[in-house]
Amino acid sequence: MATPLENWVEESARLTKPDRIVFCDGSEAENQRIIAEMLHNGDSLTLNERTYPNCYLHRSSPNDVARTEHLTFICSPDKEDAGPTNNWMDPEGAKSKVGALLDGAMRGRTMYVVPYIMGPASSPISQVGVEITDSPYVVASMRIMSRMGKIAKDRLGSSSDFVPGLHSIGDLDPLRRYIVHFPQERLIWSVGSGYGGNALLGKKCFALRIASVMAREQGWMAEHMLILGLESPGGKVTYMAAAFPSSCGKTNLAMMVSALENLGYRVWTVGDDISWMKIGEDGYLHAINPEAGFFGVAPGTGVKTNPNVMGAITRNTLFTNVALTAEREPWWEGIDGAPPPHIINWKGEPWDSSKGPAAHPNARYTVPAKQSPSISPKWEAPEGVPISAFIFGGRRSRVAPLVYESFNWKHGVFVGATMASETTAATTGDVGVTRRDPMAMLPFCGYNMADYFRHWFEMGKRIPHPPKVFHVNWFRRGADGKFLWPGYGENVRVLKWILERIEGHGAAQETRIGYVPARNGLTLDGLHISPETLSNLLAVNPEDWQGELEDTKQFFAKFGDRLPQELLEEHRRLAQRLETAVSAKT
Ligand code: OXD
Ligand code: MN
Repeated sequence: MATPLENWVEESARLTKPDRIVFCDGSEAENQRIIAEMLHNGDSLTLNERTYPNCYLHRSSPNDVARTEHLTFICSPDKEDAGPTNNWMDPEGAKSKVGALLDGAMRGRTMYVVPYIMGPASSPISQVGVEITDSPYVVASMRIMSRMGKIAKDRLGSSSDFVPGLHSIGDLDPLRRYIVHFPQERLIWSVGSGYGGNALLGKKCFALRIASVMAREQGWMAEHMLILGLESPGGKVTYMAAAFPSSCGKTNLAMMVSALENLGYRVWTVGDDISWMKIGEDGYLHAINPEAGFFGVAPGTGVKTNPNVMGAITRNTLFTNVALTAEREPWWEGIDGAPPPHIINWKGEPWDSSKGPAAHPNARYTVPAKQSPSISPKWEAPEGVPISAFIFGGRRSRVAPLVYESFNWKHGVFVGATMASETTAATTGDVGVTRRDPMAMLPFCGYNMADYFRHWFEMGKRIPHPPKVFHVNWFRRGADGKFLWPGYGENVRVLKWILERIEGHGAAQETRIGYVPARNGLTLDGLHISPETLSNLLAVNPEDWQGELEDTKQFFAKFGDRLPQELLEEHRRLAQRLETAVSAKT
């Protein structure tokens, strides 16, 4: 009898009508054939074999360079279950509309069947997915980003317990581009885009949108969070998970070279983007990184900002939409040193700096996680790592202090639910506009976010040792428009304070919004930062927060009666605290 996987492959082949079908085993020999196919297609080329062995540059279609949230849909039977922050299509309508685009889409092409595991192969928290795609670039990327091929096929056996994802690049016309999710069936369809977040279906589509639905049903958490371990003197490692919106420095924080290494503080990387967490027998939330690679933003990455990744990406790495030097090496804005002569831009043309950047602002590297010198010895632990802190954060030029700690879990959920950030090039649309992005999940929650907030409150009741909740902002600017905080490796100073708060001895000062470090709470030795800058970094300005209150009220109103009362209570509490602050001043 045919297995559920074979049935689905046959059904997909009947729809998309490929010339041939290849079942991927993940072997090196197969990878070489896939790379040869990519090179043959003309959109990829080999980089300098001496300095970048086994590295390739892929150029996407210029209209297909970022996630397209306006073309991404949650297709739950009831529109209310998708909620006000998701685009919705009814499942039948989506099947017929997107089905028409998939009909015959693989004619003349090869259909690759890619079984993969999200998470370490032996972890009970991991899950199997299968992606069908007509893009060799997607196959090569999935091989880096997941445990792909035979290992996944073996874990699946003849079971129906996998998330199917059907992907075709179609004709790459944005007018015929859709990324649709059927949470009830746990099914993903994506057509018309070859870009990572739209096309590597294990990542955002499965590990966040579909997994968030599964997690709520089954009592666990699927979050847009990096996972890091902070080693303190004596060798103890404390794990933290942090949610920042796309392109706000998750990868850099997770892979940081600590500025306090001489004091014995070191950062270990478990994951840079996604965290799946279940309550462990010890009563802590245990996290695994479902991914096997990093799909990071290249521009702005250099030896100063992320030396670990710069060491990792010199081999076995796929670059997308970066520029190319005459030496056939990858190049982008923010890589160290002045631009060498004769750069070819991301579109494959000689670069004219007066006509825009050489690399696309959302250019990426795709690199095996194990290549990072900072990779944690526990990164593939089947039981995951115990999480002691959640850190929310975003890009805020004003308002949010460098760091603050919430009063308790409920307040922490409010802090996450009211998160906001200035938008970046990781998604199509305006850049630099402040938008509410609760828990950095706005584009990734597969169901109504009001129910998602409720799930957080419910989890808080069930976790015997819940993580403490913090908020950070590396991006606050002074009156002169300059960043107040140096960021990158210096951020370990903030992690150290967070660790001390977890351990119960960090010096803190209570403010209206939570606890900030006391005057001498942060270890600032060796950093030239004036007392005035420090107080600007930590300032809680009641007038600014009044604006936040108004804005969050409007955001919450979108959810109507479905919004958990707890959030409205927290909102009222903050309003009262600010009220006393403002009247105390007048
Ligand atoms: C990503 C994103 O690629 O969040 O991780 O856009
Ligand atoms: Mn992300």
